[in-house]
Amino acid sequence: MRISKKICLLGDESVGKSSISTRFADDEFSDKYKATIGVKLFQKVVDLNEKQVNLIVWDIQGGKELISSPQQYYRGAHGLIFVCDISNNESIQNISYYYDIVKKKYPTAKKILLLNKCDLSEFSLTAKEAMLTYKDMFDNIINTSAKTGLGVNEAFKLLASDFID
Ligand SMILES: Nc1nc2c(ncn2[C@@H]2O[C@H](COP(=O)(O)OP(=O)(O)OP(=O)(O)O)[C@@H](O)[C@H]2O)c(=O)[nH]1
Ligand SMILES: [Mg+2]
Repeated sequence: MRISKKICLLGDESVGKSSISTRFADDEFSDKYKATIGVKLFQKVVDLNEKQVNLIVWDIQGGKELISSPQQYYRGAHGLIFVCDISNNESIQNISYYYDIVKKKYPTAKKILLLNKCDLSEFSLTAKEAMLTYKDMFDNIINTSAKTGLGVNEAFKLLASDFID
């Protein structure tokens, strides 16, 4: 039997949400930046031993503006993937802003944090400090690079594995 789950991505603009979705669903990457307007849907079946989980990925436009009325996009989400860019301290600090908004509305959704663009830089002191704060808030924190593919499939697989017994 195959189950379907709704997964939403959130975080600042340009942190790599669309790139992660594209890497996961199509195994492709582009260096060009094209901001998402509204939402784009991706879909892929994850195989976990004998079980399959169909993930419907909602790649949602980044930034604080949209998240202020989250119901429109995030309603019914089973999993929330927070994304920041490790070369951009502000995007790391803003994770707590997004988290505070959605945690009350979606307390049962699985929440993971992706530290994206790991191919670009080392972890700054700000990044390391933030991680200590974030480690108790998320089910998993994973280093990713949409560019090289590092950690991307693993992240979705981990999330999917939470949906089966
Ligand atoms: N080096 C590197 N560049 C990345 C990575 N992920 C994304 N990028 C680049 O970062 C830019 C923004 O990526 P997007 O995936 O469009 O970012 P987004 O979070 O979807 O942005 P919005 O749609 O505006 O919210 C693009 O130029 C990508 O090529 C990564 O892991 N490594
Ligand atoms: Mg996008």
